[in-house]
Amino acid sequence: RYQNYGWKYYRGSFYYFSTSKANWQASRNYCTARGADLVVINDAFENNFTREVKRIAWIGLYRSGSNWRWVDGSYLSSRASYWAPKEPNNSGNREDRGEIWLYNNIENWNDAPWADAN
Ligand code: 2F8
Ligand code: CA
Repeated sequence: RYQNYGWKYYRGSFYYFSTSKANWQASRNYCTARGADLVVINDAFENNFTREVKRIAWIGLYRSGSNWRWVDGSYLSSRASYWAPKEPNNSGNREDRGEIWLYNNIENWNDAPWADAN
């Protein structure tokens, strides 16, 4: 159904590209049940690699109040970020999770509601 799915190896880590749609928390549970977690994106190379999913997909970013954090506990403010232009915009005042959005070459993240099935 999708062009890219399954486990892929890249620069020392394995990444799972899923074909199913689920909300952010269910997606994270799917990962942790397999000893993994939603992806934490460290740099532009890794960010570009995630684009191979070629569709909207959850990443391990969540908003806690006004702070964006990765699932490893780190604060995005101290890390590289690749939001699409004008994102995160908290559209409808209900967007609190990060997704790969494929807006353009590198700046490709959007904030979206956690309950969306991505
Ligand atoms: O135009 C940007 C805007 O597009 C959508 O809202 C209209 C997205 N909504 C969802 O993904 C649910 C917004 O997050 C995005 O900012
Ligand atoms: Ca948004």
